Amino acid sequence: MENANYTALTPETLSTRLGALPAVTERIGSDSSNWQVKEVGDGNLNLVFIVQSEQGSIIVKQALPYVRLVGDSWPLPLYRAYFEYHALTRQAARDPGSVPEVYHFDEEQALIVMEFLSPHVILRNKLIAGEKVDGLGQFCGKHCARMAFRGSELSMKSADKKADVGLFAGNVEIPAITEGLVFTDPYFDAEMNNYTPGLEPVIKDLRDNVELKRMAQVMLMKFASNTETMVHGDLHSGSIMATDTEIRVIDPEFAQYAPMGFDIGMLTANYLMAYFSQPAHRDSDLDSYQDWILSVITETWSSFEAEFRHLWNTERTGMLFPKSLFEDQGHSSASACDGVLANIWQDALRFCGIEMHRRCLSLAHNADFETIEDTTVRAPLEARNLHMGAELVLNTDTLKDASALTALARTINARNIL
Ligand code: SR1
Ligand code: MG
Repeated sequence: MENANYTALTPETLSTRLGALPAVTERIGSDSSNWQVKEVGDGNLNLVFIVQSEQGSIIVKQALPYVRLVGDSWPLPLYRAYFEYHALTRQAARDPGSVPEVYHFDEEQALIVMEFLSPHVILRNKLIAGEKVDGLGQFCGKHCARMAFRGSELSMKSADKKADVGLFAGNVEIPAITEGLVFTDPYFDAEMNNYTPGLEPVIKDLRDNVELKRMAQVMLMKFASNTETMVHGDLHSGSIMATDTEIRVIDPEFAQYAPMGFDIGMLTANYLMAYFSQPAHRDSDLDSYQDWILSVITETWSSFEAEFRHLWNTERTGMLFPKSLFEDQGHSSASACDGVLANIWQDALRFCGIEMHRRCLSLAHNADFETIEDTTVRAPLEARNLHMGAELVLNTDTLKDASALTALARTINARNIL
């Protein structure tokens, strides 16, 4: 990939630079003097522009050659836009309607022109504001199951899947962010770490726990070497946009082939962080809103399992668990499916616990906690979150299903740790 002529867009230059693109003019017209351009990127990495005219609106997302959150002292390859583009096309094929439509991709300029989702807002903001989204659990569970199943050799031809693993293996520096920030940095005094004052004793306990650190590295080994399916790679509540009834997944630039439990584990972690942070965000409807978040977790998992079983029975055309070994010989493959789901559940719980740790201990925290300005309020809530994370990594075997998971969350939510 060659980016010799790359130049970052600005609101002032965007109309001149993209004004002749049919993919753009078809949607917002060719009179760029009527366009309104706003840079709205609030993530950690990229430029994001909303471009609007009377005729319509589009999003232009462009990678920067460095980590926006940190600055140009941390260079980051522009090629992540290439992987985001390829991930978006696969997501659209594997779960139609779940992601924004791509209108145009420019590899050299590392930019994607895509559908502007409106009136959707970032799910994390809705969770902080105490807003509900109908069907959230059903959508997310089904989406994760479709992505897990249809990107694996349960479904894909082996040659196609292996070619895809090869393609995404070129995405090196982006997974490296996850490998460091998620799996390793929380468990030692890494340079870019930060944490809320008051958490010191809890952090010391985590770092003194050799079994916890061993398990985090076991999960890193799985993440880095197990290519079961194409994962989004960064599926948190900031990577989901929603109205009160409609949901889409965005931002798959961290896509890679990885364990099937990774995305649903990360997502569950972000629901749990929304749950544990709620006491600082509301009073009167606290219990009912926390109950709703836990119900979303339960529905996400039941919908995941139902969809996965459905695809197992109707789309199992890959080399794994072939019908020739089961149904064609008059044998049920239901217990084999149960076993695959049990492995996904266990992996997901451990990925979940580790993600709950990193968002309070390393770089790039969650707004769920970060928006709690009073650190004497924030620290005890984060302490519950850190304890829950450790339980999920260490006592995975005791948690048989989502109701055990949500019961544990309720127990820890009632603990006074600091
Ligand atoms: C340096 S990037 C930090 C985080 O931002 C992204 O959204 C990912 O979550 C990454 O871990
Ligand atoms: Mg992102």
